[in-house]
Amino acid sequence: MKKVDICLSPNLLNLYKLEEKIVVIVDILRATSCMVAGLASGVKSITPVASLEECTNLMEQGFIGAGERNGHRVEGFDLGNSPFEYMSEAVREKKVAMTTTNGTQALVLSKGAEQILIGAFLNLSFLANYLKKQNNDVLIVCAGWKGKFCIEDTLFAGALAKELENDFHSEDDSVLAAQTLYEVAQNDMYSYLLQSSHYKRLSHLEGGKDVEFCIQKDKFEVIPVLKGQEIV
Ligand code: 3SL
Repeated sequence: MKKVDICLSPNLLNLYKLEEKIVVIVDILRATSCMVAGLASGVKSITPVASLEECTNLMEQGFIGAGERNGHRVEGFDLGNSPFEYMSEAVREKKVAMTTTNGTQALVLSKGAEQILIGAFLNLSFLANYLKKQNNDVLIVCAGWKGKFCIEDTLFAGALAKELENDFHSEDDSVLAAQTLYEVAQNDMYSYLLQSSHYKRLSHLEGGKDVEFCIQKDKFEVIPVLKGQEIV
């Protein structure tokens, strides 16, 4: 039987083998939610890079530049990290270069996997159905916050592991822990997240609009995938 594991922080990635695995990158607030929303809404491609400098270089080649650090848009970049920016007419059919505090870092660190997919609550069921049909083991990589554990990414990892439980086995306690956390929070994730460190960090965003958006399930039927340097 296929196996599903959850890596609770990119700092733990050295404990897992990437070869032959399908890796699902998760940064619910907000990088992977932006990627799913953007590609579902007509963005042509998203090139994830680790540094602001790499992103600026791509902007000089004509890319739209998205630069986020510590929850804020970096001065000089076209976009920050709100899913609503990624759904605007201004980015339709455009190539975006993106760097964020955690999400794009986790993605860059996961290169070496058989396939890298982008997960969010926004594409949860569609992604789960795809994974069930593949022959590979799955590693869900939570982007976390600067190497630390994050509730929202773990909730998603638990939700996805739950969807996969009839087709995959797991050995890691991280899977059991994430599933248990999701069971506790699933009926009112918004209230649960009010206590989380990242919700507080994002409190400059009016009314939790981005957070409410990012925890909607199954809004889009897309599975962004890394092809070469681009997510399409
Ligand atoms: O770290 C990231 O990748 C971001 O998603 C963080 S934030 O939601 O923009 O604060």
